[in-house]
Amino acid sequence: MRRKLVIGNWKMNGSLAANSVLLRGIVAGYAAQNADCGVCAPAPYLAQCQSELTGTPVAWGAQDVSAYAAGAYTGEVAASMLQEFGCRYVLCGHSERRAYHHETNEVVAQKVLAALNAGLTPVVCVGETLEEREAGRTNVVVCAQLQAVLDVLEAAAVEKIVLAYEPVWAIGTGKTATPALAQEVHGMLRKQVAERNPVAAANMAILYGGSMKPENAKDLLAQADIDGGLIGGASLKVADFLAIVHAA
Ligand code: 3PY
Repeated sequence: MRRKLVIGNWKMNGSLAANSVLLRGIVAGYAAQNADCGVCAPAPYLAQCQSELTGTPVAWGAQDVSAYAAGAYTGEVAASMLQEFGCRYVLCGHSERRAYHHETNEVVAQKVLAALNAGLTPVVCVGETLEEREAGRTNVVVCAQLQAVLDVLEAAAVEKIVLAYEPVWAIGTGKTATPALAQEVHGMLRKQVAERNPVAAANMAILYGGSMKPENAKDLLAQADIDGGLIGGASLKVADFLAIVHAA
């Protein structure tokens, strides 16, 4: 039985004061038996996460990483730097990075490699736009996004990644994929991973993201191939985030 995992993606939100209330609230209220949890904070707040969360059951991570190890890449943050701040996770290829920062499947794959080289767990995000779904291209799009990552990894390294299926049309829109629809894509992704490494596929956490909230978390998390959530807006409120973690 795979253990559930719920990760908050704060996006570009927060302040030292607000984060402190949020992190302390999560730590104080976390009582999950079946789920691990973590938060992915903006880079400047990783030191705060490290100081508030070290020694607690709540992990932390970043929302992006450079594909490069070091050098003249102004504004970029290297995986080794995230590792120094105690990060366990790093999101790779979130749809907002793909859309607004033009990250291609190949760039995302290089970021995944950089994360793994620094001992981080990449949370590889895939998902289709509304246009792609309506054109019947969901499977082609998400499989290509995943395949680009599988192609650069040794088979054994596939065991070290987490996947997140986030339909772009469900992000920040309040629309959520139905549990059946999400399950269909999750099942397909797991089969694709199994073709490369069956053990990795059986053990891999595949998270659902896209307007997951307390009201819909239980039904989504009850699906056979949905192993947790990548939570946007609801991760900024202690009660909502914990309700999702505890529904897992
Ligand atoms: C959302 O649910 O809005 C997300 O993008 C989570 O990453």
